[in-house]
Amino acid sequence: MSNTTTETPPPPAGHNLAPVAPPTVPAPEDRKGLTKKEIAADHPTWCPGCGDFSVLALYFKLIEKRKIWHEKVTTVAGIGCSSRFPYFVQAHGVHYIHGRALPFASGISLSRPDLHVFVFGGDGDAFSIGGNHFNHTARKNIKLTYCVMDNWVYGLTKKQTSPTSPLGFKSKTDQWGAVDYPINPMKQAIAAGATFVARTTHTNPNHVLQMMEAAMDHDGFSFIECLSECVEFYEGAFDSSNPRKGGVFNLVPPNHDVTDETAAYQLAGEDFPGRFGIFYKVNKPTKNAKEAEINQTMMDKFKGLKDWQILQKNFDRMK
Ligand SMILES: Cc1ncc(C[n+]2csc(CCOP(=O)(O)OP(=O)(O)O)c2C)c(N)n1
Ligand code: SF4
Ligand SMILES: [Mg+2]
Repeated sequence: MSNTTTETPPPPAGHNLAPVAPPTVPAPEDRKGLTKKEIAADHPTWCPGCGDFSVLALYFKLIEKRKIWHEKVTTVAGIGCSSRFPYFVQAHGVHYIHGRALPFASGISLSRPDLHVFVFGGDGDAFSIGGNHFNHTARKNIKLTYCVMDNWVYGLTKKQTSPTSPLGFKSKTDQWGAVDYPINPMKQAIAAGATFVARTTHTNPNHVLQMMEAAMDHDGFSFIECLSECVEFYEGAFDSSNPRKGGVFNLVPPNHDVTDETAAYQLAGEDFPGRFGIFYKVNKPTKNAKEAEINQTMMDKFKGLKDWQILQKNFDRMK
């Protein structure tokens, strides 16, 4: 074992106690990845058979495989069945305001460059109440991963039409069938400026894990649309994408150029079940990098000054 901490502190003055050796902390390369048992919290309250279980299981796998330690796991969500996600992860996480997971996560990402922030949520949380935040987080290219568990319905509130519900879908808000044209999350992500845009489905675990890993490795805003069936209010919605239900799971063609925005947009326009994989991926400076540069320049400029002196300088400039 390399680089272990074994230094023993001196006993407190005036006490005659034998020194107690502090626990040894293994070096990062010697630490074992957290197991599901160590990272799984409360029993998930989702309905039996809900697609969200599989996304959670693969997040645990990712944490284990990529050796993300407890103190580095950062899971943020809004409101909805899917957004209950952080409750089920025994580590740092936030179940935040409906539609506002992304601004909260952006703050964490910008202030803690040592973490990779994962945001989970549903189609309603992402594209209805949180629609504006989705666009702005994408265009700012903030380094985080946003995995939308798209079930084409509001599950938590028991079957209302969502922005991704197809035309004709009968729900409590559209008893005669949905009449509003659904949004296309992939097209929206590309158009908004997301620098990583991928699509997967809960029925293909290996693929979900692959997309999560690729998203985590991307230096920028990474968006994953993960189809996740709501067995209670939209059973069978994604059968045509599931070979076990007679459907087809078609990958992005191997010759697809992920840096070609127009080609990505065309893939996103294919009829359901469409393609699965990375549609778009480009490297652009992140807001994180740009802000860090400004901070460094300012710190160099004001080096040696006390806080009140920096404030005074600002006030003087405003005179
Ligand atoms: C400000 C506000 N408006 C509305 C609601 C009610 N509400 C809770 S979850 C939800 C929609 C959730 O749908 P989705 O994001 O698709 O998640 P799912 O439950 O399908 O996973 C709504 C409308 C709320 N909690 N707060
Ligand atoms: S209502 Fe639907 S989305 Fe919510 S837990 Fe049940 S199956 Fe999953
Ligand atoms: Mg939903």
